[in-house]
Amino acid sequence: MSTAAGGGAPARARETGALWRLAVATLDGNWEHDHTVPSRTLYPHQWSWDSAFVAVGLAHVRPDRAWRELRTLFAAQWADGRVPHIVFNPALRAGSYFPGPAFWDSARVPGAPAVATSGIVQPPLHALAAWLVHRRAPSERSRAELAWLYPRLVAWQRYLTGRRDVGGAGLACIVHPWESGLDNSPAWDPPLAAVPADAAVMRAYRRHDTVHADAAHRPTDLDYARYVALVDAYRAGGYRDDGLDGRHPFLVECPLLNTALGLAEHALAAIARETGADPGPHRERAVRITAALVDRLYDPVGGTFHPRDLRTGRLVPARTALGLMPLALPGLPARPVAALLAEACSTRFGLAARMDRPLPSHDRTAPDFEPLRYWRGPSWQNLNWLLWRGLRAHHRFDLAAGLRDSMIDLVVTAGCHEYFHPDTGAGLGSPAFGWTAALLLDVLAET
Ligand code: 2M8
Repeated sequence: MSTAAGGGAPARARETGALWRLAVATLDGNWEHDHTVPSRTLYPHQWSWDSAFVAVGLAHVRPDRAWRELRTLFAAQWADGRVPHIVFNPALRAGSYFPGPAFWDSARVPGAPAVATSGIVQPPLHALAAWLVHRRAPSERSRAELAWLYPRLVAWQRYLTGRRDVGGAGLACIVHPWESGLDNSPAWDPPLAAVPADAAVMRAYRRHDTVHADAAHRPTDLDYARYVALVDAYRAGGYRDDGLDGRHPFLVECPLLNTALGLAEHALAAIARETGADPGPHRERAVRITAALVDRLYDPVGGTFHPRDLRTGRLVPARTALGLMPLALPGLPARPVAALLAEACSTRFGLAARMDRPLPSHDRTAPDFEPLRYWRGPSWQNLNWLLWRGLRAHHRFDLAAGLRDSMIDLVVTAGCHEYFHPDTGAGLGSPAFGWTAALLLDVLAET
């Protein structure tokens, strides 16, 4: 592992140049006429939060594509403001991904776009991405793109803070673990266990993920049966959100999705300023969302954030990397900031100015920590990146530098993999993965 090691400035510059080229080649290889696929094999369509991360990276090398990426996604926005978590590429054969367009059946829903999409969402990181793309490469074009996106981003926020505020306290809830982006996190085990399902249901379907990835690294068939049952339930109600409380079996307030919601209001304030709109209401909403997060999802005794299961009213006890994400909010009060820094630097996550192992996605000391199974232990660059930004926002440049070195080392060791072994740094999941490449560019560009 080399970035912190010797070799002098020329060796480091050579290494940085090679990494930069690898990341650009990965993004170029995953570019598909108007969007970037997360992976050519495992995820061959457009994913919502992947596109936000990818745009942040493209801003450094292909800003035109960054705007195209966001435009393509928002062209598939539903009339109610939701941005679907998958936009399907109609050119691909049926069966190239499960669950595909026929399963989601968006075409039958009033207000869905002409292109086939899923009916659920992912964390709203797009306003932040749009703002970062503009800041990196400001131009007449970027101002026009911000102006086009602004009302769409506002509608997206309104969807989440309106229809999805099932708990009534100013936070958005998720109706499926896939909406968190951390699909298989141990954080979802208790609420998911309450969803009635039978693994045998999966005999009727052909899973695509286990063809391209090791089944031992992926969710089990019982997990998938529950994922399918949740989509069945949501689709049966026409993907409507009214009355969810009484009828939907999975309703959880997620710390990461709501952190993204707050970050989006900060970014919208900046975009509003740039485009001649009023930033004030966005600033106020950012403050309100941050306060609601602390009020609803922070455990002052344990010193970290947890999802709240709206069906039981209780916080989910697992200490996962989700709990660290509110650090990304610049307005987080001093006590939770101090607690999250302690949590991140504890043996559970091992953050340090010089890290000996990458940041895991779940508490290393927990009995259900799994170093190989996705989102249950491995290290992910998008979580690292959000935490890296949070450390900088709270002036912990020493820790931010350590995390950045660790992010770079992962790619030096293993390439642009989807995720990484939390002890050895070995590459796991799909190779040539979009956001790994994109976020590498972003951290390489910042010193
Ligand atoms: C993974 O999720 C998809 C379902 O959306 C899957 O497992 O098939 C997650 O890692 C998610 O966060 C990510 O956006 C997606 C595409 O990279 O893959």
